[in-house]
Amino acid sequence: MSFDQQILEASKKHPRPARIFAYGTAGFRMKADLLPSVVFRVGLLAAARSRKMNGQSIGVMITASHNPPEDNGVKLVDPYGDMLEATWEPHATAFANAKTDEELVEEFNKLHTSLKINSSAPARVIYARDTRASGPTLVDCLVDALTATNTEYTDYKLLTTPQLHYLVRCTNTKGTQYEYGDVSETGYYEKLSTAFKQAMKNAKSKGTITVDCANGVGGPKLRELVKYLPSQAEGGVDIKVVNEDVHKPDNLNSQCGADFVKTQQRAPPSSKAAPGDRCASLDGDADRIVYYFIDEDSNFRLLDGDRIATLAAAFLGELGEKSGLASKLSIGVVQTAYANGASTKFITENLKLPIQCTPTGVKYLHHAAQRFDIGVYFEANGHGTVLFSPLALKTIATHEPQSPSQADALATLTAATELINQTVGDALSDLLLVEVILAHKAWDPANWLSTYTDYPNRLVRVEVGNRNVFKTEDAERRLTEPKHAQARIDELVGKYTKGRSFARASGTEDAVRVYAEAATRAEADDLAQKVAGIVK
Ligand code: 16G
Ligand code: ZN
Repeated sequence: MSFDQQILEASKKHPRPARIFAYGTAGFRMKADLLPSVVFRVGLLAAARSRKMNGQSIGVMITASHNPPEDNGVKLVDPYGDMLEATWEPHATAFANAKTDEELVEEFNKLHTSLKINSSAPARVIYARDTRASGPTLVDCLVDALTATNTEYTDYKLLTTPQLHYLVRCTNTKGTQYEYGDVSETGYYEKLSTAFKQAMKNAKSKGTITVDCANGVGGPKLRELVKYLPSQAEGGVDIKVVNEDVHKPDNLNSQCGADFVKTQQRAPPSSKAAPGDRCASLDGDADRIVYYFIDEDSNFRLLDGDRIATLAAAFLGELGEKSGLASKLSIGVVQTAYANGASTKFITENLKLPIQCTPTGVKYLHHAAQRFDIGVYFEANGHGTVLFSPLALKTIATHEPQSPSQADALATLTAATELINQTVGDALSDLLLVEVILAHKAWDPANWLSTYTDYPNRLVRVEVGNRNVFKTEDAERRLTEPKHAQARIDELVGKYTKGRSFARASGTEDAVRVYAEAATRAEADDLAQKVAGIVK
């Protein structure tokens, strides 16, 4: 069957702006007015991908995460709820860059021929969007592509990115032995709340957690989730939702949210938190979370993705021991070069767990985490989750506890496997996980922070003529090009106590990022500036 005519007609409605597009670490992301043709073409690719995958549903998420309100973006979700397989990214780029409607049809057909895709096979897509004003228009572009390719589709309207990932996995595993949950937004809340209640059985939460939702889709979704959760008095947790105004689009990610807190190293100016109050911030599509509090000396103290990783790895390790499973389950942690050296040292020396370092970008961390029985991965910016291998799940499910305390630990571990989103980093799921762990340990955020002391560090953004000349190796920790740059960085780093520094081209902005650590704040700043001088 040929869709040539239908695609040609529909494509005419979505002319391509003169610009080069690239499917990057977070799909396509840019000013929303440049996106109609891109979203239309991504819709064509989603249809092809679904046909290639025997009619399994592919997810399309329209969001620009922590970017400003005028931006938007689009990314694809593969049948099992993970990100689009990397070998398909160039196809997305090729579709987006086809110069004319005719060329686009040609690309579409070329892909079907080269990958032997049967265009008469069924195609299914499910999609959702965040709260941006441009969302509905972009959804129309997507629907035009799905209609032109005779694709069945379901519109889930407003969702967090991880909720869509959840739904993709549920849709495609329904009725199989790998069933993941009920195929509905309610099913998501029910799955999380049931697991949360189970995980809280032997623990007691203290105080209130205040959650800044970046004025994004996380706000209404967290409010909904809270309806399913017991309060602290009922054995659950008290959650206070702030920055949840999704009606004034300009407020999105403005002076609040996980990215603001992490990059500015301060609480949102609107925060009314008193010293010691437990706070968290989500990003605009609720796939990142960071914690923080103000200490007794009024200093802002951040508990970022590295801290969540160490907390989760330590807790799961303890549960493994207490339930008698330690020898049967290997736990590993996956980080990027941005992870603070003190967290790496703590994981290796105190937790005695293996670490793998990967390049920046969720897809790399996710794949690396799949190699462990229990793989904990978090980027310092707060995106992450814990993956349990099929074997780990089976081992946990079939384990016979030898004592009541083993049984308790096993029940909590089992609940954790249900509570943690297995498809992608999920701020709502991670929030509940951290709350469960803090409750079990009877810790406040200061106790959590005291497990180790971060090395002073500094991140700088360097504007360069052409960032594409920067090539790296060793999980982005070393530059191979430009020539001699790494040797100069090494020489500099050697002059600082506990010095560490690397430079890499950003995947999302036209710039190079330089990260530096050293024994003191002043030395870290100095080292970062000097390395920036080398790459400039
Ligand atoms: C993207 C990545 C994020 C990464 C960031 C780095 C995904 C879904 N998102 O947002 O993981 O931390 O890029 O940005 O992979 P940079 O390349 O500009 O430093
Ligand atoms: Zn995000």
